[in-house]
Amino acid sequence: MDNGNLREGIQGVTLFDDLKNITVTLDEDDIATVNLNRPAKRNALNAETIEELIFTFTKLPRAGARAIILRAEGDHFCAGLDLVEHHSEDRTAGEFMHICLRWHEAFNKMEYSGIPVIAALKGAVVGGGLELASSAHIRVADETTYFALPEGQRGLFTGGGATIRVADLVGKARMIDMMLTGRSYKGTEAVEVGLCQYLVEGDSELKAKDIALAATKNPPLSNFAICSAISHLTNMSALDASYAEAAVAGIVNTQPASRERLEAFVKKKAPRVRPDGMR
Ligand code: 1HE
Repeated sequence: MDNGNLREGIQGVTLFDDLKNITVTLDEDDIATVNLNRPAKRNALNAETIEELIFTFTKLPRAGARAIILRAEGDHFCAGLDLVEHHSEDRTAGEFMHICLRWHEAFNKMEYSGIPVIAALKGAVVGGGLELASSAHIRVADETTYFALPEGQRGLFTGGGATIRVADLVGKARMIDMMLTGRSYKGTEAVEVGLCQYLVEGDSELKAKDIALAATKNPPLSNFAICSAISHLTNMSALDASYAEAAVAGIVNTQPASRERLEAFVKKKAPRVRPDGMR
C-alpha cells in the first residue's frame, strides 16, 4: 500500500490501488473516501466502474472503514449510465438486464453495508448518478448540485434501483414527473423534496466529513444496525419488521458499548440531548 495524498484535504492510505475508475483512501479517523475518478467523462458509470464499486463496497466494511465518503473528481458528481459505452456495445435486452443486476449488486452493497456512506455531491447528479447517490445513507449537496432523471428524454428507463430508492426519497408522483418532463431539482427545493438532507455553501465534502466523523463516534454495532437493519426492515411486512427490529435491538441494546454509555448517563457524565444537538 502507498501513502495516498490525492488532493489537499484527502489524506490517508490508498487502498485497492489497482482500480482504474475510482480511488479509495482510508484516513487516520478510519474514514474511507471513495472517489469517482473519470472526470473527463463526467464520472459516467461504465461496466468497469460498476465492477470496481462492487469490489470496493464488498471489501471496505472489512478493511477498517468506520464511515465512507463518496465523492467525485471534477465539477460533476456523476452523469449516470455511460451512454457512449451503451451505444457502442449495442446490448441485447438480456445483456442489459445483467448489467442492471451488477448495478444492483453495487448499490445494495452500499446501502446494506452496515457502514455509513455519505455522498458529497456537486454538479450533475443525474440518471444512474442519482441512483448511485440515493444508495448512500446521507446526501450533502452544494450550490452547484442538481438532480434529474433524464431517462425518458434519452429513450431509456431507470435500471439501477431508482424506482425503489428515488421513489422512496421523493415519492412516486415526483419521480414520474422528473422522468416524463426532465424536470430537475436544486437548492432548497431539492432538500424539501427529499433528494438530499443537507445543502451547504462551499464544499459539500467538508460537511460530509463532519457527518462521517460524528458517525464514527457511535459504536460500530449501532451504526451497523442503522445502516443495514433499517433498509432491511422497511422491505418487510410491519409484523415481521417489528419482530426483526426487536431481535436487532436485543443485540445492539445489550452490547458492552451501550452499557458503558448508559452507565455514564446514570452517573450524569453523558451529554444531554439539547435542541442544538448532544452536549
Ligand atoms: C458521457 C456522459 C455519459 C458525459 N455517458 N459519456 N445521463 C445523461 O443523460 C447525462 C449525459 N451528460 C450530460 O448531460 C452532460 O455531459 C453533463 C451535464 C453531465 C455535463 O455537461 P458538460 O458540458 O460538462 O460535458 P459534456 O461536453 O457534455 O461531456 C464531456 C465528456 O463527457 C464527453 O466526452 P468527450 O470524449 O466527447 O469529451 C461526453 O461524451 C462525456 N459524457 N456524460 C458517457 N452519461 C442503469 S440505467 C441508468 C440510465 C441513465 O443513467 S440515463 C441518464 C444518462
